[in-house]
Amino acid sequence: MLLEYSVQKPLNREPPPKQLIQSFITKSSVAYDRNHGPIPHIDEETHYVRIDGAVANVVEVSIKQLREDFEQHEVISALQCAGNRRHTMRTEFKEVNGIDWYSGAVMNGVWRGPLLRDVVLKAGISIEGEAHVAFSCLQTLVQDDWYYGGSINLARVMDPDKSIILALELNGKTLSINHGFPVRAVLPGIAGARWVKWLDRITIQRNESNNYYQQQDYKILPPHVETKEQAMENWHLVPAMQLMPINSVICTPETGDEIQPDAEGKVVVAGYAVPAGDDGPVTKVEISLDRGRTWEETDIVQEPPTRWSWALWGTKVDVRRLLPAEGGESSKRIWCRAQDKGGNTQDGKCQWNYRGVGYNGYGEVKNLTIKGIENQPVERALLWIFPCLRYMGY
Ligand SMILES: Nc1nc2c(c(=O)[nH]1)N[C@H]1C(S)=C(S)[C@@H](COP(=O)(O)O)O[C@H]1N2
Ligand SMILES: [Mo]
Repeated sequence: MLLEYSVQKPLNREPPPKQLIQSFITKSSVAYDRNHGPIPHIDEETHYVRIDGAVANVVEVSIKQLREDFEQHEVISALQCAGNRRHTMRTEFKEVNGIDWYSGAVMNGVWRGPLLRDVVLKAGISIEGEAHVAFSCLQTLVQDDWYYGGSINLARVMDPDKSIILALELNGKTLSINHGFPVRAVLPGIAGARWVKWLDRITIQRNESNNYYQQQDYKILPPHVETKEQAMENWHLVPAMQLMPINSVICTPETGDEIQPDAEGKVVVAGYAVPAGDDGPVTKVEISLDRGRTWEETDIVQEPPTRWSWALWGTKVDVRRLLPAEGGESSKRIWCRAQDKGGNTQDGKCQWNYRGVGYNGYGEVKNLTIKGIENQPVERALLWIFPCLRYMGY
């Protein structure tokens, strides 16, 4: 079998923020890639998924069967890495452990395939009480374990309203190799780490997945845990991350940008927002030009079609309001925050944690310079403003 990349150097990349928000549905080729090992090229003719563990009958289903023997469902859902925005946690607080993601480790896709519930029912459940569904990809070694795995509650899988599917398609096309061909778990509302790609095995079991990435990673350790040794003593005390928190970021302008105002002296401020877990859609995104003293509502570009979809938002801002009135740095920052249907708000109070996961402080861009105004004598700035005023009818 062909393997691309390696255990030592897996493919991890994110699109630039401005590109990310160019379309409501993220193209497969634009979507971020997150891997803990090589990318396997699988033959869909011979591939099958085994459903085992606490089941009445162990079943092995081929890709053809997944496509033809089960009703196909479609769900529009964001997929987000638990470490998205880690860079901001690192720079706002202190060093964290993990890939230095900016805000592009998220995408919004149309996922299609059978409901996992239907496939599990085919095997039959032979366990009562609390149980978990563990997903495994046994194709390759990964950085910290001999296979990649993760799990979620069985109750969630059995609830058809949670739209948990075994995806064969993304955005109307067969899944791409990078994103899990021929089949991956799609778990709306849940951290990307559990959306196992190149799925081989689904096990119904009493406990959570034993995999490293369920047990010793992707957990929000308390802030007093600062070293690897302390982490080792604390992993088992903290629950595995499941539902993602509410979040929003500004994708344009970007930190450090030199921005060009339009004829009215305005610039577009835009980004994405994701709801908390199942509590979507996002209902409101606000920005602040004065470090949180006042907030103003932006436009949500398109009503999110499901409670797990992201929202794209935008507004136009008069850049003169961003000029450093007293030469203060703070006036050249823009913040954003979101609210969802379930009433969750992005409160800007996110704490540091060892692995840098689940960061959802306010979205922020800073160090903005404005073309044609900044670093120029006041008179020249005024010269620039007068035509604008005339244009506006004064
Ligand atoms: N088999 C396998 N599945 C995996 C991973 C992996 O390394 N191997 N990474 C997980 C993580 S941490 C994330 S965030 C998502 C990333 O999915 P993507 O590469 O399609 O964007 O896949 C998840 N599923
Ligand atoms: Mo991830």
